[in-house]
Amino acid sequence: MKIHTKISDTIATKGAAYFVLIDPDKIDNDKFPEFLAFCSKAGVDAFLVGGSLLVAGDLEKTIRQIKEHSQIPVIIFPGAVEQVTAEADALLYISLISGRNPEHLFGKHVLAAPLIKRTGLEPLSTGYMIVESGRRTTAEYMSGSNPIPRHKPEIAAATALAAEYMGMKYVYLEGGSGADNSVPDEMVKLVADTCSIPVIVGGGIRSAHDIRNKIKSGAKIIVTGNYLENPNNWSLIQEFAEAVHSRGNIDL
Ligand code: 1GP
Repeated sequence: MKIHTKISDTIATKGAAYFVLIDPDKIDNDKFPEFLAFCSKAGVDAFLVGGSLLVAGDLEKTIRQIKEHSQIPVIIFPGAVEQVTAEADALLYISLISGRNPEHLFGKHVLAAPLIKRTGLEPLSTGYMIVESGRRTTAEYMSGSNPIPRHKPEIAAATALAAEYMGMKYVYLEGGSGADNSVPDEMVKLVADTCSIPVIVGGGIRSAHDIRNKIKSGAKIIVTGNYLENPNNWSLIQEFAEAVHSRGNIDL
């Protein structure tokens, strides 16, 4: 089954989907299988693998390890054209629509398109918006773009609607990995109320409470990464997954 169909089915049956971001640079090889076991048991719906700045990590090796130890689909979250590999199931084909840098809006996509076709990866076209979250994030710096101001949800909503009208399948509200503050709930709500494509929310999410608020605001996919790099937090994966799949119901 196509990954887009799988995600749509998950949203239809569980209310929302939970993605865990894995940065190949941050993996402890000895403990990785244990981490994957926590994710499988919790019902994580997909892994995002990649990063804005891959220094030493081996993307292909990481995906092979995931495939060896779990059945969870793997979606590349590319920080560069080099991060296109047939080992994965799909790829977030992200256009940085909050910025005006032509390379990140369309340029890299032209370079990547023939590679994606050759690998047979399923491209998931995604309008990617970086949202101001406190300190400057790697995503902001690496893309050389200004984030959408936190107190301007109407800019995010208009941008998301434009992405939908352009035919994109998802919009991603990104606070940046390890952000001080996650994307404001008011912004998630206005974007979700304005457009009809699924809203992905990630960056700086560290609690089930925050996840429930995002789900209640209309988020359809939640991404957490940084917080789960510490093994002490792995026991929370289950709680996070339940919060994503709770349909915002605090009693669940
Ligand atoms: C970053 O949205 C993802 O691209 C996840 O962010 O690492 O802060 O959870 P965190």
